[in-house]
Formats: sequence, C-alpha cells, structure tokens
Amino acid sequence: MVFRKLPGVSASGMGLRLSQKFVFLLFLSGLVTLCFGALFFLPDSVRLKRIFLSKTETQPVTVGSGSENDVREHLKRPKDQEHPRGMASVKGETSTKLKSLSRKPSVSHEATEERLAGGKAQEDLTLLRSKTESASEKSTSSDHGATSDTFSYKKFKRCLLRPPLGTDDGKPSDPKTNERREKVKEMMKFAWDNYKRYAWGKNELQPLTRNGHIGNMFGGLRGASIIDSLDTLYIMGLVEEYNDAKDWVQTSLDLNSNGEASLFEVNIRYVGGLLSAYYLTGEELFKNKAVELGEKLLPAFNTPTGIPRGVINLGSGTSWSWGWASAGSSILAEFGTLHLEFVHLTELSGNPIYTEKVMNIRKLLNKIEKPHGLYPNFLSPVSGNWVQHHVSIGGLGDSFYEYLIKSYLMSDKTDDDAKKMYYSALEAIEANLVQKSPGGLTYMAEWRGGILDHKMGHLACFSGGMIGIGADDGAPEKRQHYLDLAAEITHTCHESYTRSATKLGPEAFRFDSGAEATATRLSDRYYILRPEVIESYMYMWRLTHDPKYREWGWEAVQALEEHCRVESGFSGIRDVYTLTVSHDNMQQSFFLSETLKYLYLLFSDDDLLPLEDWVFNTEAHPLPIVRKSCLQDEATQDKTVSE
Ligand code: DMJ
Repeated sequence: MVFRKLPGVSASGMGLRLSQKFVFLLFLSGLVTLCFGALFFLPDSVRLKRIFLSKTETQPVTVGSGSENDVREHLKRPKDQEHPRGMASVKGETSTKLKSLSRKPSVSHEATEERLAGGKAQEDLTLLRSKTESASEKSTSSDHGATSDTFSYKKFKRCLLRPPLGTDDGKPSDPKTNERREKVKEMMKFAWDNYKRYAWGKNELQPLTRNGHIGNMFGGLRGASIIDSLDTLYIMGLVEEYNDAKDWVQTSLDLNSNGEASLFEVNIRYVGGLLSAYYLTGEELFKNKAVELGEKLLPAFNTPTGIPRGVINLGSGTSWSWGWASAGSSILAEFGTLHLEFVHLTELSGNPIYTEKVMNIRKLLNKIEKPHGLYPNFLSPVSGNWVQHHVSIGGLGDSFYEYLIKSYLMSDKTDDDAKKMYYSALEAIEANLVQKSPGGLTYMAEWRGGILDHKMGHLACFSGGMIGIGADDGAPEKRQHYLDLAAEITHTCHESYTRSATKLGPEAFRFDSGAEATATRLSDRYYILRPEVIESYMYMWRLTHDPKYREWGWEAVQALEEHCRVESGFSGIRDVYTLTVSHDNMQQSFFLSETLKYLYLLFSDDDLLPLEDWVFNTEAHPLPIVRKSCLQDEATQDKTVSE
C-alpha cells in the first residue's frame, strides 16, 4: 500500500511506524462502528439514540384526540411524507390495491369485477401510510384491559321486552310463507356446507374453482364467512352448523394477526358478528373475542382530530388512509359506521374508551359546517375539514346515516344528538338529493359540489329501510311522509330488479339519457349477492305488512336460485341484463350474513328478533337496545336480593 507523503510531515511522525499507524486506525474505525451499531440496541427513550436516529424513525403521537401536540407534530412533517401517493411500498411493506367507489369500498373482488367489466378507470389504489406511531398505540391498547365482569348477561336478558327468537322461532302460521322460509334456510345450508367443504377457515368461498379466498380486507384475520354466519345459523336453528362455527372460533380464530385491515370491515363483520353471537347465545367466548379485537382497533383513532384512518395494521397498530381517498382523507361511511359496535364494546367491557372514541367523532361532525346541511364523503383526520364536496347516500356515505338513526334507536331513544343529526341530514337529503324521474320513480341522486349525478347505487337501496324505521320518530306532521318516501325508494329499487333480464339489480342504475332505473354502463351491470334491496323489503314488511314486500322477496329468491346458484355454492354475476350469465366465482360473506338473513326474517313472524329490542348493524348483525334504566334497576334489585 502506498501513502502519499504530506509536505513537512514525516511518515514516522509521533514516533509510530506506518504499519503501527495502520493497525491503530483500523482499531479506531472498528470501535466507532461498534458504538454506532450499539445505538440500535438501546431503548427508545435514550436521548443519544433520538439524536442520532431521529430522521429515520416515526414520531410518537400522543394518545387521545386532537391534542395540540398532535397537531404541531403533524405540521412539522414534510409534505412529501404526508401524502406519499402512489408509493409502492413504505419501509419495505407491500401496498394493497383496493377499489374506491362502493358502499363497501374495500372488497378487492369488486375491484377485479370492475376490471373485468372493463368500465371505470382504475384509480390510484395504493395505501397512504399515516404518521401514527405504533409504539405509543401499543401502549394505548394494552392500557385498556379486556372484559370486566360488570356486565351481567342475565340482567340483559331480563331487560329485553320479548324473547329474541319469538314464541316459536318466528315460524309463520301461513304454510306458503313457511315453505318460503324453509327454502331460504335450505339456501343458507347449501351456501354454508359448500363453504365448509371447500373453503373452511378462509374468508370466502370461490364456488366455481371450489377453493377459499382470503383477500386483503381483514388484516390477516380468517374465517370472515364463519363470523358473519354465526347469528344467521343460530336464528335459523342450524344447530350442528352453528356448533361447528363456534368450535372454529374457539380453536382457530387467531386475533394476533399482523396485516393491514380495513377498520370498517373488521368492525362491521368481525366485531359486529361476535357481539351478536354473544348477545344471542350468552357464550363468553364471543364477548371476549369481540373486546380483544376491539382493543386492536383503538390505535386507528390516534390522529390529531380523533377521526380514525381507514386502514390499520392489527399487529403494530400503525394506521393509514386509503391511497385513493383524496388528500389522505377518511371516509364518512367508514368512520361514521363504528358507533353501534363501540357502544356495545363499552357495555361489555366496562371500559368507556370505546364510547369516548365514537362520541368524539360525533361531536366533530355535529360542530363542523355542512354545505347545505349535507355531509360530504371525505374528511381530513388531521384538520377535521371536509376534503371534497361529494355527497352520496350510496357508496362512501351510506351507513353513516344508517348509524345515526340506529344509534338513537339503540340508545332506547335517549341519544338526542343522534336524533337531531339524523333528521336534519334527512331534510338536507330531501331538499338536495331526492329526485323524481320522468316516469315517476323516486330516487336518490348523488351530489358533487352542487351538481347532481342522476345515478343511484345498489348500496343506496338500504335507504328505503332506513327511512322507514326512522319514520315514527320524526316530527308528527312528517311521519306519514317519511313512510311514503321509504316505500317509494323501495319501489324504485324493486324496479331496478324487474327491469333486468335476470330479475336481479345492477350495481348502479341511472335516470338520465332516457334511462329509468337501469344501468347504462357496462361496468355497472354486475350483481355480487348484495343485500340492500332485500333489506328494505324486510323493514317495509315489518312496518306495513303489505304482502307485496314478501312477493318481491320471493322474486329475488327465485332469481338467486336461477342465476346465482352453481354446483358448489352461490356466485355473483357479471351482467344482470343477460340470461347467459357469467359468474364471478365469489360467495361474499355478506350473502350469508345479510342477504339470506333478511330473506329469512322477511318470511318469519315479527317476533323473531323484534325491532322493539334489536337494531341490525350494517352487516345485519343484531345488537340489542341498551336499556340503561332497566339495567340499573336490575342491578339494584340484584343487590337487594344478595343483601
Ligand atoms: C356489506 O358489507 C355492508 O352492508 C356494508 O355496509 C356495505 N356493503 C356490504 C353489502 O353490500
């Protein structure tokens, strides 16, 4: 090795020979590397570590909603870090591709469906990582503990007005109706048996290829069809099947997954499904699992406003906004569809945190200015402001409105804020969105900054039922009007079915360019076993007992049997307007949870899950009305007895 001699400095300066200097330098550089490496093994709290490594680590976010610290911390972050739109991966984690414009925006199958149908342009569906810090979130969730023993199942049962399953499991006295009900039960058994045979433990059955589908919606959680089916199997009296499902929950439902989940989907399907299973059966297992899972969702709320982000890693607690949601926003139908389940998590665990989280969302939404009284679909979880003025009762907005009226009903009609918010939202919807077609059909248009899009999604068809169940608590002079509006919307949705060749309705139908309740775009023609139209038939039947709703439900049963039943299960179809059907190879879990349950209820007596005692979450999982005063009285009585 040759060293260039520096002028005036001898190679043997300081009395060291060249080889000795070399060894010394080698030793020194080794020491420095060792010390630097050791920094990585120090605990996070050591200051030195923060000085040296701060640029590569995410910053902790204070637990709680909207603290000044959170806001300042957030504002410090560079813009490009804030919205890394289109990033393929962040810190080596793979991004997920997801569909955007649907009531349930996250089912990847639907994205595939759209690609196959070749219509809508694919959007940038990449996930946007939030800046929430997993370490602080972990400690948040571990602080909240699991279930407490403050909840008494016996007391709860005594506070119900009627037995959940009615006098005779809701069996109708009319033989024709009973036959129809039995048919629906057979469909459930067929869907379940095939799921069990070919896809057991996976999320959905792919009935054509006879295998299971896992997808990317549930953060590595499995068995979505099992959790979604528990209550349906139970109310239908499919005992053996229910027991298999329960055993699977006991032995195989692993909540320690580490994947990216949709907060909304996990909440409505898993938390909702487990809660219902508990309330119906009293099995502690379901309660414990529901609360354990609920805890894992809490870190998603650690944003400056407390408005949760849409995606959460169930293992680390890190959360993101959907990549396709404009400017890192959260979606109204997602953060607005947590209230029912979270209130019940508090009831069961005795931990107020769940209710606090959703009440904080409520407060913000109540306070914020609303364009024409409407709630746009996108809200920034950082600033708490609307990001775009797109309003829809279908995809992206829908179940927010549903949860307002159901929160009121579920609170035993004590939640006055929910009531006020619901009825003023409904007034704004009527004033701005409700339209009448030239052919006399009432429909809900979408609103884009004041411009109407004369399109109604299948998802928006739930609103017939929603307006129906809310009719009675509206202003006295409006009650009949609301019931009529609910009937008109349900009628329009039925028309969207009858105007197709298969008698099943398209994903979206239009009322422009000569169209009346029909899809004009190829990409809107599919039907993926969705429940919303049948859901409205069920509510309208309970509210009016007009036999037409049962007839319409039966038409749907026949169409499902004819076009969606395949050898090994039920499948969605790609085009409702052609009789040479093409199947999409997916038996959605909501088919078992919602579509078949609503059909079964439609052909049952009203005392099966009576509406005086139960509200259905947006995945059709029944949750009981919380009768605070009764529960308290019961508690006092219990105390007196034991004294
Ligand atoms: C279900 O998962 C729920 O009803 C959700 O609210 C929206 N869509 C699907 C069924 O269409």
